[in-house]
Amino acid sequence: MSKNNLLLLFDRPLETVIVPKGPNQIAFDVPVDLLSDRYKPIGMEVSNRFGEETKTKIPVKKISTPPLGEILDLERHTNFSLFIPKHRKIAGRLINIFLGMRDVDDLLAMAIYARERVNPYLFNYCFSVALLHRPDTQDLELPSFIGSFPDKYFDSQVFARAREEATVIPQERRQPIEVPIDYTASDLEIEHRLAYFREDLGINLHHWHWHLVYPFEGAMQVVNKNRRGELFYYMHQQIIARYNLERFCNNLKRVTRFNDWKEPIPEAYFPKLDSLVASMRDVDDLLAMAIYARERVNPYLFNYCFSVALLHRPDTQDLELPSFIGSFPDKYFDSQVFARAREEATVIPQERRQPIEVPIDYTASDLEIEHRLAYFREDLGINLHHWHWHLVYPFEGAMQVVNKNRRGELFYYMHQQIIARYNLERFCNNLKRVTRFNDWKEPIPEAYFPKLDSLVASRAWPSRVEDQTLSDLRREQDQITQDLDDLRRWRERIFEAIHSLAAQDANGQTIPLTEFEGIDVLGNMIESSMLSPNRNFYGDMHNMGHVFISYIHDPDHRHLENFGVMGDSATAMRDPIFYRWHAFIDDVFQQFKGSLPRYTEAQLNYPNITVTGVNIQSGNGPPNTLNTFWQQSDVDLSRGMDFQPRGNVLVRFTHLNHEPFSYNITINNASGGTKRGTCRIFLGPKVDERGAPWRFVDHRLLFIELDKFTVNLSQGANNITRNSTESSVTIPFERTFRNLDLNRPVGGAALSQFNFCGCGWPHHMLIPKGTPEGWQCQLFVMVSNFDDDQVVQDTAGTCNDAMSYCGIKDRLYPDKRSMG
Ligand SMILES: [Cu+2]
Repeated sequence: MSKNNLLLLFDRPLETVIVPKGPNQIAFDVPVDLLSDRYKPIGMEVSNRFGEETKTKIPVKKISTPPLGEILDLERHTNFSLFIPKHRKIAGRLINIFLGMRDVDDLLAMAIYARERVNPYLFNYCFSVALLHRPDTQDLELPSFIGSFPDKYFDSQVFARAREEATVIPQERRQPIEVPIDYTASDLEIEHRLAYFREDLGINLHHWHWHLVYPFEGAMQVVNKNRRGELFYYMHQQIIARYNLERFCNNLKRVTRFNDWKEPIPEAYFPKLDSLVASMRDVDDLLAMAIYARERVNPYLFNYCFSVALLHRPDTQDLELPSFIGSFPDKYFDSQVFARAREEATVIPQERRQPIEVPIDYTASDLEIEHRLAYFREDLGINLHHWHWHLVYPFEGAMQVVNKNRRGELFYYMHQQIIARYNLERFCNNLKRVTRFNDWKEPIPEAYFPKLDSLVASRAWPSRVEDQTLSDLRREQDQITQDLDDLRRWRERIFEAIHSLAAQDANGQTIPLTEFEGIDVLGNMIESSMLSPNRNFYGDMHNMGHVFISYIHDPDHRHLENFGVMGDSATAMRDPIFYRWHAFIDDVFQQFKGSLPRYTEAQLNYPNITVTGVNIQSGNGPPNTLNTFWQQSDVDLSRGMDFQPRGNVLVRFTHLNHEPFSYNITINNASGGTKRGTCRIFLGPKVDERGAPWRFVDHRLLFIELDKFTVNLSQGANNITRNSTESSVTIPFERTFRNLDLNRPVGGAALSQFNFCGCGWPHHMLIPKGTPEGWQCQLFVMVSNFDDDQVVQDTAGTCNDAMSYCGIKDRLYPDKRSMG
């Protein structure tokens, strides 16, 4: 065997060697024992799949392999650092294994065995050191590190463009992808003057290479080179001297020592590199990822606008939109999922694919107390519901699209319920109610690291570290120049309207905030939507709050960074700060609600109608007990990606669920005739954080709606049974996640029934988590007079099964009473 074949192992670091490598399409014929467990049973199949492409096959020797032990402790999809002692130690072990192989054939077999198993960065480093230092391979010319790991040298956006060039544009028409010299920051950042030096490819390659030639761990003859310590000093001294010369050329003083380790570090750095190994983008010919370049428009913008239009045009509103998750899985799944998905979809035959498991705890650990709520905040269904709600109720657009019945009130109510539900989940996790974010000077203690990658922007979503503080925004490119003082002014003016029960419109006319319609005016004012009585005066408080928070890491765009998850309704609910911001917004609404006159008895009472008994039955269990559990479900990812070849790639994720149950309600009708009523069911916590009973004024804010339905009451006792799955709040699990291409009716009534609006609380999240020992809660059931509730309209054929939080599409809200 030519020892040059060893160099093929640097090609496509994550892909098995059974798949052909290099320009000559050389594949290795690998003894089964050397393959990883995943490929052992399917190695033959995979190599047959690529049989046609393979030009040459190189037989690999059967050897007995040493145990890799702790070398495997470093996971495959993670980064590798020579500065971490443990990484250094295992690198030393692997280098020694490679150095110890008797000849080139044994080395190849061993290297393949390791390559199929160990972290690709670690493998690359150790294999390079070994080749450089073995007498029988040191004449080999190592491929440039850039070729194996371009992700460490190029802006992540380069890869998206490279992929487009490589898959769409014929070879001879391709153009080089230009990397702008200034992509990591702008002149607002004085240290950016040196970017051309610090980000120079050659300098960084030199530094990597130096440490390859002079490793600090490994066999003695490899580490113990002549005057190694002195050279360590001198090479780095020269880097600093050169850096200082460059600084002088840029009118900057010498670099300052970092020797006070208590001081904050003023220099920020946003590398804009993506780890190809840790995330979904792969190195090779970049056939990896879905890039929806709809010609010119930003694809997210395109998707949003096109969806709003389809939902609201009379001639398309019966079309069923594909689940958003299918189009932009990157907003819902950990970026590591994509690397694995690509491997499944490109290498493994369809029938042998396995679902990719998403761990439930990938964004943080138990050291972070707020992480206890991650299962709620990062639930796919909840985030899909929120995206959909804002799609159905956009705040800007044509009048007939925005101006829906009671949209301002529904904005208040739907978000109020999110906060109530979040608080119940917090109680179930021994946490107190979420704290309002209303002091905008204070640092935000909650950090959030989304671990999502934007497939379109080819950038990681920015993170927020602990204790960051809001600042005025000066982002000319986004046309956002806004002061925190504006936010404060709007808040004052909104409170003035609330306390005087009157708003001013743009013409100076007074709009009274009445008992029933006032909340709708306020909702549009606070959000704000274009229905706001006076956007100039009352501003854009809730929306701008999202914007201020989402740009907290780069308020003046000096580092050219994009917005964080709070800037997108598809991802905002993942971040703990969403709930703190909305707790503040809700509190403003409650200030208004608190100023309204009490309900009279006549408003609430339904004379001669009495609820005489209520109980809940879950399966065959004891009465009045709800059972929750963790469940794993699979979602097909393939829709949102253009893998080659196509096929199903399942992602398996863990979510909360509950056993189906039924309410048994006894209602006595003593009116002497038949009556109709609206049965309303809510659930709240039994006691507060102190274990004390609630005052009603506080308790009412913590009731979550479970169901609402009409009942026909004949004389005497009526026994009503209602199933949890019929809830007016939720849409079924299958609807949130179903594959739209399967079992779809061809037309007519069946099709319109199949069609739906994706807005609706996900059914699997209807009931709070509870606790292992049981969590006490309180059910509230009332029956109101249908004559006072009724809205006369035709609701047939429209999506009306999740109307509590979403209304009915293009109809009046089907309950005349105030929401909540
Ligand atoms: Cu929202």
